[in-house]
Amino acid sequence: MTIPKTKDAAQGGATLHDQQVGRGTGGETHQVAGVDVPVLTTAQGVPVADDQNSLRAGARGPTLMEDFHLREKIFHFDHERIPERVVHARGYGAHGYFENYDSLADLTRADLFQRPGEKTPAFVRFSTVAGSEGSPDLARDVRGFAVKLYTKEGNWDIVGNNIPVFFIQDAIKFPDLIHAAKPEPDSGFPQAQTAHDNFWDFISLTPESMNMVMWIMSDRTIPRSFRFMEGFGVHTFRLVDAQGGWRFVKFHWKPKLGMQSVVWNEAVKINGADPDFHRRDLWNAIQSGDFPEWELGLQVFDQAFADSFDFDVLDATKIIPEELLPVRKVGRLVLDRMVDNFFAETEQVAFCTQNIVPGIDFSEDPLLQGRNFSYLDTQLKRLGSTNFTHLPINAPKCPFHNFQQDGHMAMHNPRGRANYEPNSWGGAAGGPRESPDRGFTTVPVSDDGPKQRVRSETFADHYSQARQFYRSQTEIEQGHIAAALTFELSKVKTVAIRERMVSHLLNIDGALADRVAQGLRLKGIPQPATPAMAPRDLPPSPALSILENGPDGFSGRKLGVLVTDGSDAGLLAALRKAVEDVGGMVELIAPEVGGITASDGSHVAADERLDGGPSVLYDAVAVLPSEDGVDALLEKPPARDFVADAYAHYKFVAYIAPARKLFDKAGLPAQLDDGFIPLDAGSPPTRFVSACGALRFWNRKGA
Ligand code: HDE
Repeated sequence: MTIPKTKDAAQGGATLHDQQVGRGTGGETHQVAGVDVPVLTTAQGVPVADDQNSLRAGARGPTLMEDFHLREKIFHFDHERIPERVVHARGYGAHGYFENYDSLADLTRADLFQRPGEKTPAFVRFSTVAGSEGSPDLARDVRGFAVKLYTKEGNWDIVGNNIPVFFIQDAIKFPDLIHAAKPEPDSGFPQAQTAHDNFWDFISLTPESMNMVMWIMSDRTIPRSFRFMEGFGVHTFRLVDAQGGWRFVKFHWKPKLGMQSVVWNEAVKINGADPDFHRRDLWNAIQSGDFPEWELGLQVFDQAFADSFDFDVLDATKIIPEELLPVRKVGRLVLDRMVDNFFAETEQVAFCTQNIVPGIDFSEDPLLQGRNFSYLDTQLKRLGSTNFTHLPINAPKCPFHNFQQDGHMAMHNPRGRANYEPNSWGGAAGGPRESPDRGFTTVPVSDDGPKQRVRSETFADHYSQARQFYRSQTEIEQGHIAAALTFELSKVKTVAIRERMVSHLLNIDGALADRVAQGLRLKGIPQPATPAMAPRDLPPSPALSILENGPDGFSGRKLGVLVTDGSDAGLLAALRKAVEDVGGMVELIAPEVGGITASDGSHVAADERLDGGPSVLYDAVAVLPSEDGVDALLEKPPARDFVADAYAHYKFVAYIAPARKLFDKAGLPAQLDDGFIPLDAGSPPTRFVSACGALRFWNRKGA
């Protein structure tokens, strides 16, 4: 192979990313196996002749220090890792845009909200909180929902979660909370789980966390997909208009596809079957053009409302129920493009709560105030330089000018003499100047008082909203909360901690406390914890239930179809069409991944082999073996699990007559319930697909 003369591989029509890493489409190419490919070079652009063998003294001799290619390659490899995020280490990001519905000029001067229909580029990173970067997606955990909006007046980050409240009221407790949640420091486990003594010890000693405890024990922490969960800014912020007038605001992201979660037994199995379940789901949806969407909702209120509300709007352990203050939908967020490179974008994106734009302002929420210190600091640790803002994923997409300079890896290096101001160099040579009109101004709220370490009395009610959350759930969801608490506390070895938790539950709901105490076989019911403020009964808020806010169809969901040789080709096609017509997806699972020969002799490719496509990966299943094919399934444990799990997880199951043999073998009841829908002349696939819109057949007895 002759190596032609090379020039910078980044020349030519390469993307920004290509330019960064030199994997460009430009530069010199040569023919390999009849195809033009770029010439491999060192980081210095020197063409490489041999990338298979290091430089040696003799064929079997020692490697030479002189081998600059080997040393550069291994040196770079050795430094590939950067510290993972101390929380939210495991995440997945995508690009998209925010589209504003109407002008909100009467509420805020924020540029992105001025013009109807205006699109603002966005990058979103979803994450779990406690687990390491390699932990499974379906850990029971809060999900991060961090949105970076590249507005024309700077980057605005709404660094939110999928739960609108938090564990603690004051940032000073955050390190304790996270230490308690992470693996215990002596044993180094459990990974990505709160089901251990340290976590529940801390929680049971922190009554302010009780509202959050209800949320994390609900199915909100085991979402079916990032696409089916809500997001929240959590804190109260301010909207500021052009005259300097302001109102409080809470931010909500509402998924267009409605909410949906998995059940716990399913979550445990999904983690084994596909630890990347959530990221794969987002990747597949976006790559197939099924772009997920959320609407941005605002709860806007003034000081008078804040003063009349029973809780302190600066307390991040509280919500404002939607029934009390409706959520106004003001725009939509669409994710339509995956990253080119996971590290460059998803890993290196640096969200900071203090990234704010004119027209938005902070509130005095002590948790938010603490976060504003934390995020800048953590980016320096993680990304290694104050110049992390120069990375393409973090840089504003609007013009930016200032006198910051130098530092590690500086990439935006201003020209000219002026690197300070005031200066007398005049005009453009003097560089940028501040703008009192356009610049960010802080709302001049006044708050003074003695310097003291104190928690306001208005933060003292720890149980009323926890009770409200629990009582706003459907019976099914209440059962899940009780089961989750029983599960988690069963993993706690110290009986006193279990009892302490039940003593808090008694202040939330007596029946819930009883259920958990019985589930734990506690010897007697403990005394209720002494509340700082007596809990009150608040009206239930249906907006808090997932099941009350599910989708109205199967759109965006996935059907898994178990097939064998001889499966009915016509039926398969009709079923696929019925699902795709409502915006759903279909995957075929066959005994072998090579696929099957269908009834009409056609070859049908499979998406998954039986043991790689368990039913937990699907929202509903169809079991369509042929008479001849079903017998081979009976002896296969994954086939029996496929139907037994679908049954246990309340799934809708479409079937044809031969499938009954498999149901019997898997121990399903002889009398099938209405969640099992036969596919025959009297019951076309469309009937099954419309039933699937309910997502689960919760009436199943004994599942
Ligand atoms: Fe964070 N949080 N947090 N947090 N947080 C981080 O910043 C912190 C809190 C949230 O996808 C860190 O870049 C403190 C609430 C998300 O990159 C760190 C406190 C909410 C993400 C940090 C909180 C969040 C983070 C770690 C208490 C919901 C992931 C890596 C005062 C509103 C962003 C990083 C991404 C990440 C600190 C509490 C959401 C260390 C001190 C409340 C979604 O700076």
